Amino acid sequence: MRGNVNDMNVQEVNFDGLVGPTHNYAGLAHGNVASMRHGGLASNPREAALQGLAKMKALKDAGYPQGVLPPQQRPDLGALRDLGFSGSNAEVLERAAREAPQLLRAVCSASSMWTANAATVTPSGDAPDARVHFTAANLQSSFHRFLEPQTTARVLAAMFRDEAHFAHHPVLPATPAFSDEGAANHTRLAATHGEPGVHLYVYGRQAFGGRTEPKRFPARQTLEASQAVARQHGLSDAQTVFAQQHPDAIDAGVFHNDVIAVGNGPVLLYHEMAFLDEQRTLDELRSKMATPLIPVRVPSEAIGLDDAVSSYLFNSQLLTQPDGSGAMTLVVPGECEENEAVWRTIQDHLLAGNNPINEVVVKDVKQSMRNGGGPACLRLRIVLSEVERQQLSGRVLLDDALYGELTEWVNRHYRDRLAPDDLADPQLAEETLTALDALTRILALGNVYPFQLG
Ligand code: SUG
Repeated sequence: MRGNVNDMNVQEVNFDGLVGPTHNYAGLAHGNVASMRHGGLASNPREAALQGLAKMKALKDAGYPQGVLPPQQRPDLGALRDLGFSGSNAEVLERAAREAPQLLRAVCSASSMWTANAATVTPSGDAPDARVHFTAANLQSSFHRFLEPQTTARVLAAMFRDEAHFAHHPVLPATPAFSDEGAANHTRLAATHGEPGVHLYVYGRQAFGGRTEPKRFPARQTLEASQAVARQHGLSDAQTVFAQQHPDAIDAGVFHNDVIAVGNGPVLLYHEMAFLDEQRTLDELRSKMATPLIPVRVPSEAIGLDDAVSSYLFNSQLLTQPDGSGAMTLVVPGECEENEAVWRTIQDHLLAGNNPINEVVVKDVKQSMRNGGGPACLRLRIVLSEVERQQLSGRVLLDDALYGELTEWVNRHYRDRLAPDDLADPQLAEETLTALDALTRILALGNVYPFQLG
């Protein structure tokens, strides 16, 4: 028996990452052109967090269930201590700033805001044991993101605590062969959220025996990692499709599949350069899906890879409208409106095309965009039945009261400017701990941070 099938109350909940108080531009992500371009600029953490909250609130008000995931403890002084820095916190920060500023920047990153990379999730309706399955991503491709999985797994286990409904798997071995970047390279296609789905996993390279790889920038996801996650979650061959990302796209700055494709329900919106073997990918999806696939293909002549990367059109959220009509809304970043070719394609090709997308909503998430994170990076999609939603621990589903408290919390605790030199300020570390302690009380999550666990 499969869990959710035909359960009308199955909904997709978008869990957005709250932007942490140390949000900054450090140029940490090789192959992510926005991060590389904006490294060294001053950031505005308060504005970043408020932009994220405004997106969540707008979607909640439009009838889409919305959740929040807390940020992580940064600066990660424990990571600096593991690397040999010792003394008081102030001494650790001061010495790291002097001797290894790149390490200090890495341990201050607020990168957990991009929760599309937090984990891969399989809804109970697709799992053999009818539970929701989670694997936190190892994020081993970069040091600053490798610091996330432990706390991510702890937070997910705290929120999805009930073992009768939720299953948590070990993070994959943090080694290049199992390089895993989570849901950013995973798309579930189905007639509706409550019906059985086919899982499309997109990988950038094959660790054992692969030949085709990008030349300029690293491929972050391996086939072996995707296969392991599908295996952990109990998915069968009939439920899975593995497709290689086009290496030329990675070399143009498409470091995750969600920078070049987005799927929802039976719709797959993608750029013609998304997959190495486009036809095979579509054919296999069609042969495994129980409902007709609706491919929405954007050709290079409409939008070149560079425009796709700078506008982040494909990093939009594609949402099934809550009215039951099956119509869909595309939530795009403001950068799409500023790019003429992209905006024209949205109007003439997407909205006017023969597909369920009939509305576009523009959201300003510029603070995150400068680090290469658009609307889709900022959320982890979790399909849940009504019973599963009731089993959620903590206060993590957004309503007006929670939105109000989180907004007030940001305004009270966040700085409105953070330049690279500010990261060594011991006061920033103190402020962050005070803020996170208050946040765990607002979200009623219990102790999830290293400083609370002692
Ligand atoms: O991993 N940027 C993130 C952006 C992640 C976007 N997520 C998805 N596409 N799902 C990354 O490249 C930059 C941090 C800095 O440079 O300060 C960064 O980590």
